[in-house]
Amino acid sequence: MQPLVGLIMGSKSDWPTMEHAATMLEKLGVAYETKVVSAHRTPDLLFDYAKTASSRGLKVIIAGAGGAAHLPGMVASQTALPVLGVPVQSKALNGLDSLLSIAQMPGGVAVGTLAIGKAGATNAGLLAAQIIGTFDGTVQQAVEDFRNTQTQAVLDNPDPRED
Ligand code: RP5
Repeated sequence: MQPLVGLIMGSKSDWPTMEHAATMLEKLGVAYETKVVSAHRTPDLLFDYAKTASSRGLKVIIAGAGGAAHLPGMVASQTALPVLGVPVQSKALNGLDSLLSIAQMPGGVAVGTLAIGKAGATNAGLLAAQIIGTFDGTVQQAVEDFRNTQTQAVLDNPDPRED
């Protein structure tokens, strides 16, 4: 299947966080590709990836990075595709550095910034599916089913003392 989402990250060490985006995309039936693209260690690859993403058929890019997290913003500077940034929880500053690096973009170049860590990666996958769902009815239905199941699970088990 033609990948519609590009799931990139600055390092293999980001995968334990970013795999939660992959899990959500798989759950919702969205085809994706994934690879390590580092803003600092492979800048030429970053530019090539971002510049060719749209012509290769991608519709959304999810970019995760930690620390001096320049990957999402630099990708966004080289493509008109929507870029979703996931701040990976860093060891030194618990991801606050990553969050601010990704969120504080100058006006005119947009990155949609998610929460730090697992929740952010999960929601990046969900939000990417919601974007794909605007033109793919099957994916939109999968998103609605997921949300309804989640709601029903809470309603069916409201006692906080029970698992
Ligand atoms: C960033 O530096 C990566 O996104 C990663 O979160 C962080 C540390 O990378 P490694 O030193 O673990 O490869 O570029």
